[in-house]
Amino acid sequence: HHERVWWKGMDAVIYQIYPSSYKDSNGDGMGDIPGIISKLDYLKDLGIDCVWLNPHYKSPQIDMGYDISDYQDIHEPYGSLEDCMTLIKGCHDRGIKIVFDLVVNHTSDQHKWFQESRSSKENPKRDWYIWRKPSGWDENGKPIPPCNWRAAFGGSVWEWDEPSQEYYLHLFAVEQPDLNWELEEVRQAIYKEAVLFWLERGVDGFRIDTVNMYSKRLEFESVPVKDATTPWQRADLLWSNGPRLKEFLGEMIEQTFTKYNAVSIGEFPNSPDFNQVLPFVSGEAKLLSMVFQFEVANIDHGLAYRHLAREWKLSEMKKYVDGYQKLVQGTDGWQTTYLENHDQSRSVSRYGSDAPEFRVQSAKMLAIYLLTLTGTSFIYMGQEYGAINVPEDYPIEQMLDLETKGFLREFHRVHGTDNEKMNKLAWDGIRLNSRDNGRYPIQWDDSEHGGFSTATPWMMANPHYKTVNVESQLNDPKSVLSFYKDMLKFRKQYRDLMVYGSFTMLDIDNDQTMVYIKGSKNTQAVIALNFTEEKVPFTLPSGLKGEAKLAVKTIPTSQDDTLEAYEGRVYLVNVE
Ligand code: TEU
Repeated sequence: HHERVWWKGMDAVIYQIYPSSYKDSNGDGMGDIPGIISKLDYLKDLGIDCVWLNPHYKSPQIDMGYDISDYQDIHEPYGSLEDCMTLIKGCHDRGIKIVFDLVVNHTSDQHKWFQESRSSKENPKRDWYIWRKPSGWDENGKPIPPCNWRAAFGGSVWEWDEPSQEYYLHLFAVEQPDLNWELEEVRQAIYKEAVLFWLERGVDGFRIDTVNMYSKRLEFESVPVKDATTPWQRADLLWSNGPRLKEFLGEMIEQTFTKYNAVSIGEFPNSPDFNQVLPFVSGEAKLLSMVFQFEVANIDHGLAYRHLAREWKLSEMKKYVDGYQKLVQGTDGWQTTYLENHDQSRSVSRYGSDAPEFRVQSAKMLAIYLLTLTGTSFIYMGQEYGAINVPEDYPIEQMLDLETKGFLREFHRVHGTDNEKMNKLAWDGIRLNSRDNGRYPIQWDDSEHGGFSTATPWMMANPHYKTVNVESQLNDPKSVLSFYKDMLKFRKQYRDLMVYGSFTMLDIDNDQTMVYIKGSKNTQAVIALNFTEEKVPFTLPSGLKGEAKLAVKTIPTSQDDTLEAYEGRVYLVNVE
């Protein structure tokens, strides 16, 4: 049974906004909070229920705000605390909820806590972060780090601090030291400064960054060498889901979220097995409202680097989707569906096709996928008009993400800088999978910079804005944007089926189409999606409980017995 809380029982669809690239209101080339406020009517009209705002806090912006130097202040170019309060009110006045990003696995190295911690071994905040002695010294008298883990953005997870002759841990960038959750004092400071501060100000909950990394395996054991080109090895499984995770989460949720009926959306990588996830999202556990799993999102990511993509098959994706949907079948758990966020490139370019002749139908087909699965669906800004990855002639220097730069640096170290063939491989990989593809400015109209800003944007617009933009799609009933609006209404109209229904994947080994049945007490739906550029024969599954009638189709001219390239359909069945 599903308890009625605002995100369950109210069928919320959540829309994610990356503040730097949404809308610039003051002509400095950087998106800002007043810019977001100016688009709230657009969002209301789109039909979403809740906004998730990526980090807008004070930050040196080494990792686009995921390196926070003050939890209670706003990154200046985004606006003021007052703007922030206006945004919260603006959402609430329109019946829209708003959640912020909670980034408390690590802080910026500029946070006052870390400044104190690194100032000396005797400082009372020394143990607020994770400091370790070297595991030994090499023949040149250089320190050897405690283990061989590779940080998410390259290099060792251990950064040497010369004055105190110790290392500190950073799973992400050097400038993102990991907090020491083992200390009660640290946890209390986090709850007070980062969580309660905002809940008291009316925020409806948080998307919780890297929530399953709070508890560390303190042995810091080295992992076997898989990539011999570097001493630093991926250890994501070892740094996720540590021994005290449940305890820490339970405490945080009880002392903060629960008091405000706030939603907790955990980013939960490295946990493919639903038996591992259910204990965190079941209603009874009272831990997280829902989590993001990663297998679909990372399906074509290379093992060493996401940019060196690997082949994937639709059957693989279907197995993951089937597994995810198990979390909400006969359990009191909850699930999310997403195809994009600020850490992923554009779904049309990855799971569909961004070729001009297929772009629109791919986007619509993926919209059906996103909005017919059980649980809470997430739309990333731009997805609603069918945004795609950057084109081949987009300047590589405009790819600003530190992860992209780290990959290129490492790639050049191994292959040199002027191997044409290798450089093309790297660029193709970056264009396909780098996070920058989700971070360029939103395309509002066909004016310069896509109407995002009157100034040169912090990151170059996708020249694609000239043909694809919100304005041109708003009054076109056949546009991707209109389709999203229709599907959002459809999802609400058939909430028992779409948001809560049972799920059965058919023909799971078929690599061309994804076909599934949703069920509720009185109805069934058949969802048929073609993930290829080919026409594929189609027949309705047998054994339906009544006559199936076409309710949604993305290609009006298609024949019943054939799915056109990237076509999507929804049939509704009246149970007799
Ligand atoms: O991401 C953490 C995470 O586990 C990944 O999605 C990560 O970004 C990816 O593996 C890199 O390839 C979160 C944020 O969503 C991301 O933007 C931040 O960079 C990261 O935490 C550090 O705060």
